[in-house]
Amino acid sequence: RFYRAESSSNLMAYMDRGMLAEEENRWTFEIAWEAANKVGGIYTVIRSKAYVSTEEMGDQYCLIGPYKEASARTEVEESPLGSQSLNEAVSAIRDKGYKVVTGRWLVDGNPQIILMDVGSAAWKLDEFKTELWEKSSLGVPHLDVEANDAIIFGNMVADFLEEFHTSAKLCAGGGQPRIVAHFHEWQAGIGLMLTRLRHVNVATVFTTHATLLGRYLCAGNTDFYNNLATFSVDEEAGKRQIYHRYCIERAATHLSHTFTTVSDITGYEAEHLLKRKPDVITPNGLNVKKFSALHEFQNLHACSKEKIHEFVRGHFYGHYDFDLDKTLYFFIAGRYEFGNKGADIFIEALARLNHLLRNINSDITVVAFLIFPAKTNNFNVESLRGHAVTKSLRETINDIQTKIGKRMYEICLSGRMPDSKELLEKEEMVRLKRCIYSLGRDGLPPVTTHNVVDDWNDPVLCSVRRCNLFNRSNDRVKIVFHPEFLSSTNPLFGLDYEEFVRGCHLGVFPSYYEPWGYTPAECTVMGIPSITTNLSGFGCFMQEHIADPMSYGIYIVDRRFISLDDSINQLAQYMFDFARLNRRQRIIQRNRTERLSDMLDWRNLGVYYRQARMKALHALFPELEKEIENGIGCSIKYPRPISEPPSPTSSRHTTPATSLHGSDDESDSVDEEGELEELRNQR
Ligand code: G6P
Ligand code: 1S3
Repeated sequence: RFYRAESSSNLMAYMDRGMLAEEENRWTFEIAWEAANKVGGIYTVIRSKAYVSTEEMGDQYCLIGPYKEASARTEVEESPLGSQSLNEAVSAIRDKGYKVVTGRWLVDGNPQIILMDVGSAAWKLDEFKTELWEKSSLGVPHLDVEANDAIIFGNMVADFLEEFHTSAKLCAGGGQPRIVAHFHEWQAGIGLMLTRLRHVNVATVFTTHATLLGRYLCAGNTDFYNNLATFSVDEEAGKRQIYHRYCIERAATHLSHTFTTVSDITGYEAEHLLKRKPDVITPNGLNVKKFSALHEFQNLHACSKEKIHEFVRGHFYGHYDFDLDKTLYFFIAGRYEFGNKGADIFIEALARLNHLLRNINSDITVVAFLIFPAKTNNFNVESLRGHAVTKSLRETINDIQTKIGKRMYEICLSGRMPDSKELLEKEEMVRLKRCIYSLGRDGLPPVTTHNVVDDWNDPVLCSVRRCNLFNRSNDRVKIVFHPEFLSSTNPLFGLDYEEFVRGCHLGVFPSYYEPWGYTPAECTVMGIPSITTNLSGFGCFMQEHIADPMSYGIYIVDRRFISLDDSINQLAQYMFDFARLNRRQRIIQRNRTERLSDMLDWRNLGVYYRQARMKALHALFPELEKEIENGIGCSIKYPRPISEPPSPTSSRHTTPATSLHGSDDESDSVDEEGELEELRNQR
């Protein structure tokens, strides 16, 4: 269950406990391959959670990750650690010949971090493998570099924890330190296994963010969720040559004192594929930053949208026959796992949306962006040309505008009204005409911004071709495939990912395999509505805690209990409903979406990590009271918004209110009273 920690008087008690960590000799280590090393979603978990972890534990909290020179140089400030016992343990493993870098990670919370240089202990790989084999009969093939690294990293971590346990005990005058080591994913699993196999008195937690086998099975053409109970796991892992990795993951799962997954759906998967039910579900949060002005996020939406407009003007030059004021921006983004991330059904549903909009002669245009990193040979000429010609037109007009201004000034100073003919000179007309001619183009606006390597087999492009979405004039849905992540130095957009999301209207993430799914969560905290599924951890979490997710701008596609075709229709219908909201309704919906951000804040969700740690400590120290297990705070559920409209433009009951005074105009001035009333009721 989700607990709103601030609403509980117990919060202060937690903070006090945090301060007591030092007196109680209580320590938490969090070990992950992605600590200060960006690979994927786990980096976001560790990084965004750092501020609550340090708030709770101070310098009794420390991260452990691999030393990667490039990221360490930019993300970590080197320094000794904040306590004698930590520094002693680091020196002890340095004496073994390991290179270990310590310092503080330069992120919110500024946590202590220990980085293990795997290369410095590579010479001991054979020795490590022998111990692993003798203690657990687990063998790792020579050629699997990632698994070899995991073995070295795991040994360095286990050695450190062993040393730390001794020094923390000595520093406490012989009393048992209460140490929790929280390991993430199979890459950190060896450290957990060795800590347990060597009988070090450290409580262990293991979190899996996605199971190895689940990811592989879903990427194939498997009816995953209907067959979960029947997979022959060893055989499936063997067929995919990941048996040894799977064994590490499964061993860590079973040896941990507390096992957690990031969502119920992954818990269900783990129960069948790893053969252990999670003890605690640890949903992922975000570091939510509130603006002092309540509506600042709305202003940011308008500013960022203007930048996307600029891109669209350039990209669609020569076919710019739609009204940007009636254009909606939808997007999907993530790791390029075409089926797992639901890009397949997104494109199919866009084709159906195109058909639905054309059928009603809608004047709305939807531009759908697909942002997945694929192999490319840079931007294509057509995209660059589009931006060059619009830039040249803008500069020409600016220049002429200045000249006209000067002329007008002179004429007015002489005491007469300017005649329109004398304002624009012939030579300027010619310049303008030249610009307009260069805006002509033979072909259609391109579907992709880059030269995609193996264009003919690229899954997005194949699907777009099959669905006939070629950016024709009469298409109400246009496609832009940007096969590279966004950054502010991008010559086409000049926007980083966050700004881009803010400028869009709807994030569409119809994933099939998504243990959690940060993309829709990030949209939510920025007040941007999104579509998710009941196969994603985030979607299920929202479904559980919000009475009517749709009215808060969280659309959940059923990908579990209905056929594929019905899921696509449902997705197309959600997008169609969204496209029929007017501006006023969209603004209200964004306000509601943003209101959910508290729920995703680590200040609330961090409680599950504490619960997992307490459970693990309790296994080692049964005398500890089961405080967190007994529950804290009060379970909350977001109710249906009260200003539910009787009948908005769209017939669906969950769309936000049109004017409470009956008008349905496009004005921006939202009925604040209705909204405020809703807010008062919810708080
Ligand atoms: C924000 C701004 C408004 C703007 C609106 C556009 O709410 O504060 O000034 O009109 O965004 O919304 P739209 O959904 O049409 O992009
Ligand atoms: C995994 O990363 P992914 O995108 O490969 O871990 C993330 C953090 O827990 C999670 O949000 C995501 O669903 C998983 O798939």
